[in-house]
Amino acid sequence: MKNFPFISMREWIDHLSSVGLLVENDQPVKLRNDISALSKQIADKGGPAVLHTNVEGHPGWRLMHDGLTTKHKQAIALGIDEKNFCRNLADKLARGPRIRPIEINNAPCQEEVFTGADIDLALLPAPTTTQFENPPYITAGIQHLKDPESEWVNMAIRRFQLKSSRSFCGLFAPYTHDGVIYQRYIDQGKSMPAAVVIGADPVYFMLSQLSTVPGESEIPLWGAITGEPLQIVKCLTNDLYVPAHAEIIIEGTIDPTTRVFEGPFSEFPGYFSGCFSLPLFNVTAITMRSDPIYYYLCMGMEPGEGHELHSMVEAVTLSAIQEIIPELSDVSILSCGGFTTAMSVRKDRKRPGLVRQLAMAVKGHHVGRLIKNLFVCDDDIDVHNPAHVMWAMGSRFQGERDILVINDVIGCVLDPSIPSLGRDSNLISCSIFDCTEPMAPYDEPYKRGLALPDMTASAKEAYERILKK
Ligand SMILES: Cc1cc2nc3c(=O)[nH]c(=O)nc-3n(C[C@H](O)[C@H](O)[C@H](O)COP(=O)(O)O)c2cc1C
Ligand SMILES: [Mn+2]
Repeated sequence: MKNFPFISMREWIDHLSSVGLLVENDQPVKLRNDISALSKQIADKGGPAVLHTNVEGHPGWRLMHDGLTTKHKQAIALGIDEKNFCRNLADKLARGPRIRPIEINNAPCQEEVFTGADIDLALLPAPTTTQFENPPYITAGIQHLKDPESEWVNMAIRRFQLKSSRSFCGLFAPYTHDGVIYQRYIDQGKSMPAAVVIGADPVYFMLSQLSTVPGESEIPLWGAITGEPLQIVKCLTNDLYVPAHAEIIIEGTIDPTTRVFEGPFSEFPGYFSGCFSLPLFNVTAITMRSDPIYYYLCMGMEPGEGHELHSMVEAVTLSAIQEIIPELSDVSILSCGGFTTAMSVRKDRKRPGLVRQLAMAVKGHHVGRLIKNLFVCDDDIDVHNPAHVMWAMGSRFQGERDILVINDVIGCVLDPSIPSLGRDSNLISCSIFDCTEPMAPYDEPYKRGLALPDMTASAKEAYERILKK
């Protein structure tokens, strides 16, 4: 059986099943409550991927979730070593070959075609996440848009609330790439072609969380990670291209002026949003496999699968900021999709002013926009381990000396700690906690170094014998 890359979700499912990381559930499940509650428990406990084969009201459908909830499962999906995950992924993204996708005929994602009066979004088994969600959302739909002025194609997951049998609405704020592209169609007074992909292969899924620079498409990075060209196919009712081996494609147009009310959604900071007024997606075709598998992603209060996908953001932040601050060693999102983030810098390259320079580089770059609380540690700290970060704060940090606050920087409209309307909406203060050791000449205790037992050869042998059993 194939280990990597998986060109489709079903190839990936077969692999997960063969290594004991996927559980098939043939007992009935309801779309309202059952699936989200189960997914939340799986994220809390680091459990397996689940494939439901008996979804209420949707005979013949299968529904998958939690394929990417742990670092272990992501390492399998991306074909990278789990140790130093962030650095390995950053390295692949920065140095892997950019390979152009190839177009194929008879794409599996177009085995079934629904157009005109046959379009009915109710055929999709879209679970609700919370009790207030009505109608439900598509949470794992990857939107594709093309810039009207260049070859730039952006793709990213947006949540979509179903509005009718042939329409839904999506949130893409002006600072997102989809927002930038949509504004160009608004300026030209033109309707925007769009496509939403559900159930892609796992590398494609993860790429949907990558924030490249505006103008750079995410899709060629599929090749950087897999070493192979992605197979694509043209949509039937517009000129967008989608992954040929995906499960479901929704094609449509978004007109420049129509807005509809949306909400409340269980947002990534763990609170409900209020109500947004959002562009409407009018469906022109649904294409799918003849035996499609739907994918559901759980958002809301962390942990959840949607949050775990942020390891892509960690990697892209590491490579982008390293170009400005080469001493940056690692990046870890600790909570709220990046609101609280920890970074480490190379202890052997410490220089005066480094932490402040890093903080300003992070907040000056688009990849650092969401960061509100930044913990900076030395690289003897594993920033992916919150206990280590807290230890660095406890042992190396002095509030008077080590807090830097940058006021009135752009934040996120979904941050529940700032007003969402009126003056100061969307503005945050960013706090930087310098948890690095002071530089020499330093106080006496630091000279003795860390109080750690020595892992001698015989100690290692005892450890292997006693604890690794
Ligand atoms: C489950 C889930 C739902 C998401 N929903 C939205 C959304 O509704 N709007 C949005 O702007 N970003 C959403 N995101 C985050 C974007 O997919 C992510 O920030 C992406 O990298 C943005 O791409 P861009 O830089 O090309 O704009 C969601 C992410 C996940 C995992
Ligand atoms: Mn983008």
